Amino acid sequence: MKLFKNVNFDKLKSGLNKTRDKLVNRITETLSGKAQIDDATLEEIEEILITSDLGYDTAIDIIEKTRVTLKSDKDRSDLNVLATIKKELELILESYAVEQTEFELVEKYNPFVILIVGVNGAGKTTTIGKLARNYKNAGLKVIIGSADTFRAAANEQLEIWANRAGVEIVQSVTGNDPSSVAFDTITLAKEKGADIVIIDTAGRLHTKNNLMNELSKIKRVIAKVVDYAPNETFLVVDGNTGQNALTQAKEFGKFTDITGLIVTKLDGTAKGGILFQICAEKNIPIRYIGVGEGIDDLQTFDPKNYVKALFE
Ligand SMILES: Nc1nc2c(ncn2[C@@H]2O[C@H](COP(=O)(O)OP(=O)(O)OP(=O)(O)O)[C@@H](O)[C@H]2O)c(=O)[nH]1
Ligand SMILES: [Mg+2]
Repeated sequence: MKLFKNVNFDKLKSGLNKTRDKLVNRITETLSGKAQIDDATLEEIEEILITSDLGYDTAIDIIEKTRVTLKSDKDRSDLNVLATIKKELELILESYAVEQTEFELVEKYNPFVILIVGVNGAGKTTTIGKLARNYKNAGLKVIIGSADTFRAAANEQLEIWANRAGVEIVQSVTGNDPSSVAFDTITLAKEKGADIVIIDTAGRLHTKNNLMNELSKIKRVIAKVVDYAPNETFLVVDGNTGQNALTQAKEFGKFTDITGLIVTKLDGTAKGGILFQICAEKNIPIRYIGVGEGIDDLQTFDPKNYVKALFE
């Protein structure tokens, strides 16, 4: 059973316009008007895949599998080639889709604790607002904590989101230790019998060791209130950064166990192909995707719908 499933296909489709242009429409153009799909055409498509952020290995793999499929298939029409590529893309995403087990976990752990981390401006605070809304709509009692004590406006920004989502917030004071806010938030959540705690953190560059160590400290302190926490540590990455999202995942992973990725701003980028590369690496599962700035613009990552939205 899933905790919440928010998939708005039309929104996803329009959000992926730029990626569709860059990835699928170029493939369609390459195929169209070709009486026979030969090796040269497949190489052109391979090039499109590589330059659409799917990564070299993934692109080669897809084309190789397409070639094999087409060999045993009499139908070498452009439509069949396109359908074959679509199927391969789907398989890549599905091969690493995780069963969402949050719901059972939320019943088991009180409170269920989610830590949100990422580089500056990735969309952490916005995503927390959206997550809070979804969890609240699922009937859960949510408390969010502002452990971004670095930026003066951070607290205010999270408060606005808390109000929009209709959930309680534990505020921070600029300059305070972020771990203490995290501590207070979970303590309050225990007292109030909240189901879910979401902790916001300051944006940090994975190259800055002191800031990365601060994350480890937040984790240690959280575990003092409830020893199993955090249940999830979501890394928020900006879809616009393409390849860099993978680097961030690797670097953050050195300091803290990342249990899931949230890829934001897919509505503003042509680099949505990066999701295929992320899934192909089978390193960290993508859990949610951001397709807009509104509170309802966080969607459950659904492989089939993602590919369908790209191809429609
Ligand atoms: N278009 C679009 N914009 C988004 C999305 N998610 C976040 N944003 C925008 O990205 C900008 C940065 O978002 P924040 O939530 O403040 O990012 P942050 O990671 O908390 O930033 P810091 O706390 O400064 O590190 C804001 O203008 C958001 O509206 C999305 O899915 N789509
Ligand atoms: Mg923030």
